[in-house]
Amino acid sequence: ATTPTPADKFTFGLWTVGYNGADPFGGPTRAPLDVVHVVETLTELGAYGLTLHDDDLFAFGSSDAERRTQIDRLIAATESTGLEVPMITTNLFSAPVFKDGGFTSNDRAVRRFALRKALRNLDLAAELGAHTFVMWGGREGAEYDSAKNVGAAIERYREAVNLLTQYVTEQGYGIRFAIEPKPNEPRGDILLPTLGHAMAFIETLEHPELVGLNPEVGHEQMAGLNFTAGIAQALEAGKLFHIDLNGQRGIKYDQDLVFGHGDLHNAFSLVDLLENGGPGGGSAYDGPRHFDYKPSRTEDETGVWESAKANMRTYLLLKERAAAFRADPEVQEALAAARVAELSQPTLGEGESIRDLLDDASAFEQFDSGAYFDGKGFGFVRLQQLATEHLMGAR
Ligand code: 3MF
Ligand code: MG
Ligand code: MG
Ligand code: MG
Repeated sequence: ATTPTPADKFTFGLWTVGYNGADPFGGPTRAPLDVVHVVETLTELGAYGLTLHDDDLFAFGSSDAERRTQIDRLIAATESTGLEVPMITTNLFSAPVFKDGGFTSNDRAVRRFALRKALRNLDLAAELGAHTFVMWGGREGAEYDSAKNVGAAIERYREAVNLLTQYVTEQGYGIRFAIEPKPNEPRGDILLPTLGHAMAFIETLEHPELVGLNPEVGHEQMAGLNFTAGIAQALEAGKLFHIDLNGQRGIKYDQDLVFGHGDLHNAFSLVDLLENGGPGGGSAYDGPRHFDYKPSRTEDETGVWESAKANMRTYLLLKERAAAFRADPEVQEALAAARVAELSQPTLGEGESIRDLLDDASAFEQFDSGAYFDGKGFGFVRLQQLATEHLMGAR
């Protein structure tokens, strides 16, 4: 069960395995990988799909003919292997023209160009059969408070997303949008920095039903947030349209490590949530398990594919561990003692009104809050230790 198959729905960005090792301090350490080779190798490894930015497939500024050649090569490779392209996204961050953003650049001509690039890429998404269109606003932000009217930037962001949802509706494309929050990097501060900011923004759109989230493990952790908890809220709101899995070690630059090579406890609870609905059961996620990681600069091509395999293997091992955790009678007992399921019970009884609650003396006047909790604990630590031991393979 730790050998990946397409049924596991593992997908990889072309820019992930294709990362050449360049960073702000040094150039590439690996040769570029051709898209056909990537499609074939991911298929051999048991992946379900490939995702991409427009510019991963054909360089920014390509002629129409060059662009078409690359698209046709990708389509031929996916047809012969059966690999899917379930998500695509637009690069509105690499080209110098986007240095102050795409949809929210202070320069209106840049914003119009960014919209055209995204609209053209929506046509490509439809052609490739992608159902999710991710929007990571990497350059939508600022370094200086004096230089950006954040309110106006949010209005322009809304204008752009409204226009894109209008376009897919008119065209009859079965495409939904997923906003990917990130607190900073490459901008000093990025708009919609966390999943919570993005969820509030989505509710102000013309078509909120067409827009959800693509949260990334490392991005929320860069803001010091608990990724699993954020994903649970996104799931509860019906907004988890896609997910970027990777690893991050604390509040620092975006590391994009292999999934599980950062906060392993949080990776365990995340897989338990995605696969089993977490501590309370409930809605599990059925979309792609998408890895957005970077094979380290130290690796050669063998290391690239080893790291791709490591993402999938870690996920499947955590899935096994989470199932064992749930099946353990001692865990069941600890969950019951911790009253985890009781939280799913509404606080007022069926048909009970505020008046009934006010009239219920046992809830307040006779409730001895001191004596009630005196000397009684919840046993959460014991439960977490059981989780830890399952995670370690000790049980
Ligand atoms: C950057 C990212 C991006 C997004 C991508 C959309 C280049 O930190 O995470 O990867 O994931 O643009 O999928
Ligand atoms: Mg990232
Ligand atoms: Mg990242
Ligand atoms: Mg990402």
